[in-house]
Amino acid sequence: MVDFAADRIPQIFIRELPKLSDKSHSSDLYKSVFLVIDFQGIDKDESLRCHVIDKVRDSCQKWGFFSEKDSNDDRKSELEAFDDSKTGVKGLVDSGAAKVPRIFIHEQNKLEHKSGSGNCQNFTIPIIDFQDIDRDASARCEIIDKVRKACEKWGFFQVVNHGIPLNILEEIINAVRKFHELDADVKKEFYSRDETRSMIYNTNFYFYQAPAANWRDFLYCVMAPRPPNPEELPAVCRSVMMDYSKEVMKFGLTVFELMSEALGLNSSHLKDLGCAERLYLIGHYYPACPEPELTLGLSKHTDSGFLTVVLQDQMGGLQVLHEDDWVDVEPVSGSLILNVGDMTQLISNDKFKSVYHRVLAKNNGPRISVACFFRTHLEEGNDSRLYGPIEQLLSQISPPIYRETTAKDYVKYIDSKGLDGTSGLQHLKLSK
Ligand SMILES: O=C(O)CCC(=O)C(=O)O
Repeated sequence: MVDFAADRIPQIFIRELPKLSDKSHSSDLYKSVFLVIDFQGIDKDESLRCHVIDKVRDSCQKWGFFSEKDSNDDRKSELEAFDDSKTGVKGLVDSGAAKVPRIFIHEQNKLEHKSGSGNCQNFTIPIIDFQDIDRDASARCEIIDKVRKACEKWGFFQVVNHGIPLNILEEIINAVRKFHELDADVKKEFYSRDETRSMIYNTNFYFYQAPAANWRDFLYCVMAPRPPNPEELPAVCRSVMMDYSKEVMKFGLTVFELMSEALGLNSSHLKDLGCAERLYLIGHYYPACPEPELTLGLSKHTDSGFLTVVLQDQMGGLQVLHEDDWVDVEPVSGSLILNVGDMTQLISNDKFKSVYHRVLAKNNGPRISVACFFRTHLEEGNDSRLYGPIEQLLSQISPPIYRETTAKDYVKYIDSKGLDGTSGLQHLKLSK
């Protein structure tokens, strides 16, 4: 009929319309029929819940339907408003926030233990003394043995007497603190989400994808293989960032040698695979939090690279998932925390473990930590080197568990997945 260009509605389609004089069908009332009910907060506020229940009852009795307000739009605008402020979590705290805004609330957090509650409370992650590493062959063998056990069982260990001067450790922690405590307008200059930049200040990676934001800010910088032009770095931390990274690169080579030997390989094996070539540094700042039980400093994740070296101050808060329980990584003055990354788990064919860890939010703070990642960066050129389980570690009883990948493809995959609490290695498993 339409194709025949009908210009009138035939009689058989005409329904008797309510008369305009009939008040109950006035256009105003039609608007109120489509009741939109906002469910936001019904789990938290009993009186709000009762109010919403009243509205649902009314709608069901009168109309038989209602629609729920889409809170995603609100969430998106809250994320944008926070991001646009460019002042991070510290900015919120400085403005006197007495409550954790909704975008930071980790629903899952309420269900999980905040600290080791079971058998693991008595555990501490291994502490290994590197003092005698060059003394003689037997002292070195002992250290290698401890490294092997720690990487197999924990994926984490702390090192004392690592050779990095203690004053540099103190200076880098202070420098990261100073940066985050700069005037907000000065810091804004560095605020960016463009991870191809060699240095950025921000608050959360995967900010718009993650189910909840983390209670921390960070300073991120690619330090190797191409160190930044010092002028690109904030003046308050410029020189010590360069010095500290050089020390960590040197220390990393030693650790990769020990790890190679711990796997029964030639000491230069991991270095020859390029594991020690690339480094980026993150200076974390975890401000004190008014409602720490509602959020996290950093959500549960594994690290995607080969190895991470973390320096923490004395506040504590880092936890490692061990035998299904969260174990605190107690601060040990002058020590460095090391953890195996996914790429090492992959090439070691699961001999070494990349384990979940997270950082709690705390009432007191700030907490400062500096994490150095031996990992490929997204912006780097085409390194087509493929990483798969190392041949010497394979046998009939230990067949390859993972398929090969380039380090860059793996990082890309992790970035597309975000910090969703799952390990990216699942994606590379040969039989899932
Ligand atoms: O702040 C910390 O102690 C740990 C940081 C961390 O896990 C990370 O940067 O991946």
